[in-house]
Amino acid sequence: MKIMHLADLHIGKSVKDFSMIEDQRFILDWILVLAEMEKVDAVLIAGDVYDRSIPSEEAVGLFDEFIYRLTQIPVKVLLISGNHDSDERLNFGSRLFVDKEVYFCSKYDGELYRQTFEDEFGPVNFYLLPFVKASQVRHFHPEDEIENYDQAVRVAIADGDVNPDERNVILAHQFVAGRSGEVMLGGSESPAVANVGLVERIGFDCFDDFDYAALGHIHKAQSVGREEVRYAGTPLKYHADEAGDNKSIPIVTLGKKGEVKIELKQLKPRRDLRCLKGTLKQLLDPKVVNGTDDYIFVTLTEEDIIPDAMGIFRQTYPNTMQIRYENSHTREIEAVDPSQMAELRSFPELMTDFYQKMYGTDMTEEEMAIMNQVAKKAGVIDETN
Ligand SMILES: [Mn+2]
Repeated sequence: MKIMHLADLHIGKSVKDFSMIEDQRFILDWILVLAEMEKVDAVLIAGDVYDRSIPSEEAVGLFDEFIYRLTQIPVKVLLISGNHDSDERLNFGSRLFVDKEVYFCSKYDGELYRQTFEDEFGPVNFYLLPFVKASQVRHFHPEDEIENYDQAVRVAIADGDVNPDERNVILAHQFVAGRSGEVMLGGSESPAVANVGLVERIGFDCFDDFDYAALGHIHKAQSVGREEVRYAGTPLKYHADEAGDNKSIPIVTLGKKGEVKIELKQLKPRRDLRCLKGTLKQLLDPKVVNGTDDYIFVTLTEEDIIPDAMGIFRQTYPNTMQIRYENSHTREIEAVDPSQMAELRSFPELMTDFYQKMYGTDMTEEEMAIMNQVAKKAGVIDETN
């Protein structure tokens, strides 16, 4: 059985105010061609279908078209929700889709969703575990000790009675840590992912009973712990830090039990995303200008701000996304000791900033009151404050 592993499509995403929808349409077309050429039996989508829980009309339209065309090839589709998706909205119509061999599991209901297909070597069990928080699993399994995500995922999997003698594949959308404990982030994950705490990390050995674990959540393609526990990564570069990445799609062939072959198919985007660094004159020298349609992040090394540098750049590179400077002034700012900056600011100011950075919204008064209480107890701020 041959399967294609996709994840973190983030349909409807914008990068620096540039809508990615046409780039996404292009890459999904490419993926459809690849699925047909490779004669895959199933396409797995490991969460973060959409970029937000209420996706735009054009995002929903594009995904609807993609799923429809997959069924026309025809291939089976298996899908879970990610942390960016609304589990309830993504669940719409899922029971009806089963007739077309489209299997959505976007809501964890206390049981591990399983769908079994047969090939010449026997059954292949696909387990679909949507993005879950520890509290969600605890809700359905109050008898088990669940204090972190690792325990939650282990309980959810144990509940599925996975037969290790058969061939098993799981789709999951979690922060999975490898042997050394670290995975490499792409850059376009939300800041909350970049700062994920120990509570949210799960060990790759959670997936020991699976011949392949199709993961979503981390945007840089990589295996974790072993070859067959793998993040597909985003199909497109969504961040300047991903400029050097090679975006690819794993095509996994399951032979008889124990035989797993993984091939990475490189993706070619409609427009590349690149970083340029140098002076305006160097970067816009006709001898070096190329790929003018690409998305460009510019770092200028001039000492002085150039008026309307964006306008100048966009005459050559119309899709310039950002211009920043790196010179003696910026280095001076970087040299400032952040601990000194913190000393000049009050605890509520620091907390408000931190919260805004992590979650993109303001703290409520209630949350602030809790933080104040905790900080007082911890002796970070004065009892009399
Ligand atoms: Mn994602």
